[in-house]
Amino acid sequence: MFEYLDAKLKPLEDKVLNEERLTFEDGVTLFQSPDLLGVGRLANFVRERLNGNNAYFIHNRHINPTNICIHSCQFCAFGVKADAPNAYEKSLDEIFADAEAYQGGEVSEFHIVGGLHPDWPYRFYLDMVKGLKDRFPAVHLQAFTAVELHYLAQLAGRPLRETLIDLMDAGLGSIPGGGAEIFASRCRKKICNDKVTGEEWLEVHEIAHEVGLKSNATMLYGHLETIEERVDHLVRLRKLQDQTGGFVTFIPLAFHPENTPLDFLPSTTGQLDLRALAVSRLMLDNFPHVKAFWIMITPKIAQMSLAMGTDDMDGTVVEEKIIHAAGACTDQIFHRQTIVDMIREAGRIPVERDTLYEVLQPV
Ligand code: V47
Repeated sequence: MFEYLDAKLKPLEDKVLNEERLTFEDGVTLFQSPDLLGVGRLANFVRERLNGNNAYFIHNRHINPTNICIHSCQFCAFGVKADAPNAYEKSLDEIFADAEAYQGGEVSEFHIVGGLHPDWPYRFYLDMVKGLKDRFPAVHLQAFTAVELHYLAQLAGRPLRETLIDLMDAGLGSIPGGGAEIFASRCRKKICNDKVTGEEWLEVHEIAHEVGLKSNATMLYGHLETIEERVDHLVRLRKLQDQTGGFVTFIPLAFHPENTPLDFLPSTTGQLDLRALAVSRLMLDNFPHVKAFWIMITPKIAQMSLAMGTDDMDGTVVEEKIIHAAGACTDQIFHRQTIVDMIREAGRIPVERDTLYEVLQPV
């Protein structure tokens, strides 16, 4: 029989095995428990119940059209003002050329997020999506965080619902999970005071789900948030998912302090990274997938997390700017075979998927 080092975990095991929902207080217990392996074991029950032995990955490419941003989030080292020496803005032709440069690798997804550019008109975004879809009809476009979409609706001068439908008509396939940070207003005011509120982020995803778009969700942890605020974030996502069922994957994002106004904070530890993934898996019982974004937490931690709740290693990525601006020292490209080997070594079955988890070619 398995002995938990922390006696508080045994009642949670009973709940997990009976598929009973964990409470807010349970979430706090999981974050506070000294028994990381025990927490990971519980998360593994849920992971295997939902996804068996599969570990998914995708052949994708990130495209960040501009780093110029009207906001000044305290956790961000990527966004700059237009007069910064490292400011960049790609023309549509440059964006298409970037996409073209990698299409030889048969990517199935372009993941497109960027700053909120003060001058680009709404038309530019529509032309970007349409131009990419015309050129790469088989590639899924996962583009624009809820923060960007909220801004695009303002630029368009139209309700969000109509803006989303426009973008879908142009070729938008789904929405990435960025911009969620931490919903609780106490913390959000400290780290990103001038951007959409937690409630607004959730509303964008709710409307997106209503018009038929699937989306991801994230949580930025390891900065000024409390354990209670992390759990509150997870519970709010779980509630919306009960209502809409539109979320596909959850991705906890480890805060990288370098080059940000919060650079006095330490980086997250492997302990916290594994725990955030495991607790997310346990609390978000209605999310089909939990992703270990290797860029953030290193391939080594991502691989270990396959035994503690996660079922997805994200993808090949190719070029990542947001976390590398904040000091990530991981590579920017992960070759398909490396991901496959790491998954196999972890005792899981590698499965190449598309954005919405349709299985692509067998590995
Ligand atoms: O919203 C910004 C985060 C996000 C830092 O949906 C930082 O599949 C850590 O959301 N340290 C954008 N994180 C990236 C993102 C994402 C990434 C991979 C997959 C998916 C998906 C979504 O990056 C931002 C913010 O939360 N971020 N700066 C930083 N210094």
